[in-house]
Amino acid sequence: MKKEKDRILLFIPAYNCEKQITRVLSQLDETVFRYVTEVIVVNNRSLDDTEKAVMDFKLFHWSMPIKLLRNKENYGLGGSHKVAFDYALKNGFDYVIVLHGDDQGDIHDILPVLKRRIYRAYDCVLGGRFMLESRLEGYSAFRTFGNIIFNFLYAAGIRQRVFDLGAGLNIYSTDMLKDRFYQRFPDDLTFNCCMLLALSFFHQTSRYFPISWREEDQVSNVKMASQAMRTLGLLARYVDCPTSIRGEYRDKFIESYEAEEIG
Ligand SMILES: Nc1nc2c(ncn2[C@@H]2O[C@H](COP(=O)(O)OP(=O)(O)O)[C@@H](O)[C@H]2O)c(=O)[nH]1
Ligand SMILES: [Mg+2]
Repeated sequence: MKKEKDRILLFIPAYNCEKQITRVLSQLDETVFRYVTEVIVVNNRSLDDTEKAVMDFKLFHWSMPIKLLRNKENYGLGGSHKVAFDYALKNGFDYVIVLHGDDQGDIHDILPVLKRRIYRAYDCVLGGRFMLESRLEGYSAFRTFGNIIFNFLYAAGIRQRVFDLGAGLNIYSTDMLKDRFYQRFPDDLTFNCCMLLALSFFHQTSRYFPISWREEDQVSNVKMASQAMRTLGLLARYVDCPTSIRGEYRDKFIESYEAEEIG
């Protein structure tokens, strides 16, 4: 029997989102804290005032369990996941929720998953931007169409349904993460693609839930063409040789992903 209350960590990766991070933190209301035990904002060495925005928010909301971590180097989005997953494993959390710090998503979309404890039945439950019930704002038809094609290709490659190659709202069980199979995965934005391939290789269980996603004042750092090529390359490599998932995906070797606690 599982214990009644799960320890759930909310991980917010943040890079240059001084304008959005306060809005993201403002989403955290009493309902969210019914499920979330602690929040970590992992600042990936932003060049703007992201940290100050977080500290200011903390000052006015001192009773909220929010910690600010600063990566030792810029580790990318994938590397920031590694920092957060390690933190969750070291600190005895049962689950980690990922919510991007640039305010494109809404934490409330995951509440039904938490309320009905759907996450307990799977290794991970992933946000899908391209499901029937999903809501997209500020996405061109071209971009939506492109994503759907890529989802389809990945679905064929891993022989399961794919509704997103990596949205900014997901929940993972630390049980699945504990052997750190992801340690050599890419440190950039294609980290999530490898997580999908891993689902198939390691027989992890998953399901999708519909989310809303908006693009307003966010600056996407994704360079579409090169990202698309890399995404396809990862899939091709996996299909050609599935055991390559155990290999090295990074250009730059990093022994351990470290972050210091700022506040
Ligand atoms: N691009 C980028 N994003 C990072 C990095 N570290 C953390 N992030 C966060 O990762 C999330 C996704 O990045 P973003 O560029 O918005 O990608 P997109 O939303 O997929 O277009 C945002 O919340 C960023 O703040 C990094 O090194 N590069
Ligand atoms: Mg974004």
